[in-house]
Amino acid sequence: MLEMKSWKHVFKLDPDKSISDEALEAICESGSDAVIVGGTYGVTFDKTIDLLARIRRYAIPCLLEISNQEAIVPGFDHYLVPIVLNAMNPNWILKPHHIAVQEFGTMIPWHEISTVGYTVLNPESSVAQLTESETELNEDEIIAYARLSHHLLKSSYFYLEYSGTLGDPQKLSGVYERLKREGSLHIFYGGGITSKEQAEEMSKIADTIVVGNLIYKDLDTAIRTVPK
Ligand code: 1GP
Repeated sequence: MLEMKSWKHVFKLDPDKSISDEALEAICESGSDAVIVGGTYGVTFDKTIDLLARIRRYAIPCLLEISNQEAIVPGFDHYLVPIVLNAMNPNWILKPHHIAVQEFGTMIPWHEISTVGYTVLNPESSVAQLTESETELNEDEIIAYARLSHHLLKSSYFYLEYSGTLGDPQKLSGVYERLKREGSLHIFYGGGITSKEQAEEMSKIADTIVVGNLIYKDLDTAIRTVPK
């Protein structure tokens, strides 16, 4: 049983990006709580299963953030199903989910799946552009998406997605404090973490921080984002 709610730090590996065996070992042995496999473009079944097989040499929990139905690979410890709450293109809210459920029907192991409500907040990111997300949201608007996700969709996980850029810690600390006062919603933060200091700062506004791009740009610094 995965204790996702106790996780402080996870790495996100993109199947569409190449990583050496040495770098992958450093990530998997870093002391991070888990590895999430996911990306926006170019994620295929073959690339995903190849990366899973390589990560499986290590004991670290490995989750798949499902990006498209072609790339759903069995054998992960758990599956995260994103719902982009602020997508203005309705095809990116529940349409792909509907198609996948139609395709796989009764074969889906529902107990291995968690829905994650995403709020995409960097207008320059691939995911914002793909989903046509409305990214200019104030504190109240973000909180309303979190409440909607938690209470209407019954999701236990909420993801502040700044992919590629660092969010404003001041604004997000207001969001975090207000949401945590209300209860047990678990908050992920991901985007633009490029140093240990930034990792520490963003750890104050989320339960779990996610480090992605830095792995491919500066592996040593990425490893240093893992809390001791
Ligand atoms: C991306 O939130 C993750 O989905 C991590 O963002 O790649 O900018 O670290 P970065």
